[in-house]
Amino acid sequence: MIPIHSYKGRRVAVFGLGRTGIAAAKALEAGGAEVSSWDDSETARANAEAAGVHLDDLNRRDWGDIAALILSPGIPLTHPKPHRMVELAQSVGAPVIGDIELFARTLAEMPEHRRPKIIGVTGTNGKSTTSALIGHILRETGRNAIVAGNIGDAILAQDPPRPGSYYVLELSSYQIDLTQTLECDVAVLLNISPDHLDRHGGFDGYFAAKKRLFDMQGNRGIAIIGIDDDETNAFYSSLRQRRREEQIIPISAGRVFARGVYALGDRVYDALDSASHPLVDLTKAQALPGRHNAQNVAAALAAVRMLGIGGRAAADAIASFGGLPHRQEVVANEAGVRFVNDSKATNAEAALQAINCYSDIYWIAGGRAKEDGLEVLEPSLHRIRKAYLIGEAQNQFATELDGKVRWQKCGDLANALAAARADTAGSPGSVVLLSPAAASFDQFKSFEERGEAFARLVLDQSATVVAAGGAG
Ligand code: UMA
Repeated sequence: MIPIHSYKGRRVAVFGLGRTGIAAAKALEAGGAEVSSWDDSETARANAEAAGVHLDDLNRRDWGDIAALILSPGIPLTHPKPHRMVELAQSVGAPVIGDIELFARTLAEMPEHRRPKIIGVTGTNGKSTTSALIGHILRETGRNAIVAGNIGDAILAQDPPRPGSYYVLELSSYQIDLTQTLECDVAVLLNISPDHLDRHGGFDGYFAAKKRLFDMQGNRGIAIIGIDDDETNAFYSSLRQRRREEQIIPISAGRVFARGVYALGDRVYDALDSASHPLVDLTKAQALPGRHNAQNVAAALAAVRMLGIGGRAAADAIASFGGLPHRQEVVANEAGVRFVNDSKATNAEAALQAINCYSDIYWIAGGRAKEDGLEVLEPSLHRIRKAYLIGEAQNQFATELDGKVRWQKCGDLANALAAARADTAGSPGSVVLLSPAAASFDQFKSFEERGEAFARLVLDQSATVVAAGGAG
């Protein structure tokens, strides 16, 4: 845990008692603050209490002595409308901040030579893979690296900063919205496409949150910008007008430039010094298939090179990266039919990246639909033999796919998998792909729970099939 001393002797409200809130309440208490914690959900409150958090109903108490509200990222700050707690905090002039901001203030209080290096990674897709890959390269080359933020456990649940250590923070737009003073040594923007629009009042609000990661750097630190989207490319140009040339590194999967890191074919080229040379052979990085991963590799390589790691050592570490659970994770291979868990694909853009890696796809999709729908998938729908639709989105997805791809409404994951399994039996080379293009919250607690359910069902049903085969 990272104790937070900045509110010592003062009272702080913590609202939202999931991973973020529980860690924040404990870290503040360890640093000497009086902490009042609450959550709308009774179950969450009970879990938090069992974890040692002191509850205090923030709906009923007087807010006069509250110095700040620590809000969890999943709770609306501005859109669709501010949560009641945000309004209560604002009514007494208490700042509303997140756990990353508490961490940033702790860093600012440290003498400069003891401060760890901070790498912040944002973008719409690929953040988790890129963050984990940077962490992996740092560790493989002998450094102490912690990967946290939107990936895994909350930042304040991690080990306290040590001199010489590295924190790789995957940052969602929600988390950046609640952060004001994080100065990243290296900040990465991978890409942008519409996501979470309801929470940001539209695309501009969403992109503005991402850009703030770079504003917070002031004119220090390195900015690594993926320039494969028009919007991020325009942002790159605008940064070049404000910052020194050597502080801004472009990365791309497909475009070549004189200075930066880019992927072309199966190779990733390091053009950070005077000459450009191929450094990473992507065919050796088996856990990183597809063009989107080429972009992630380019970003990770640029980040670690700017932290002083040699190109060869970085390339070796990339080849040994094992990948992340729930991202194109092959759960089983039954007589040549692969079952792939890509539950992390909570929007169409993310699902597209997985779909582009295979042909003969039996696609399980649906859940709670995002605003942008399935339009971006159109050029790749020919790869899909049939879609098995689940959750709240099944009617909407069926309407969108109608006449383009065969579809079947299955209701839930178990039915979808059973139907896909029946259709792929005896068709080696086909892929049953869970890549939902929708959030999980209608039927699961999280994308992780959805992915685990898929993996369990695949293995259970495969045991049933084998047993039935044995009996007959
Ligand atoms: N809650 C209320 N009232 C509300 C809404 C929520 O009381 O109106 C309570 C819920 O009852 C729950 C708590 O708030 O107890 C949940 O807070 P949260 O949604 O912020 O979840 P955490 O468990 O704190 O997880 C968050 C991130 N979740 C979100 O941003 C939605 C996790 O990212 C992150 O790993 C974790 O902090 C640790 O830093 C997950 C995620 O889905 C992976 N992120 C989104 C994404 O990647 O698309 C942004």
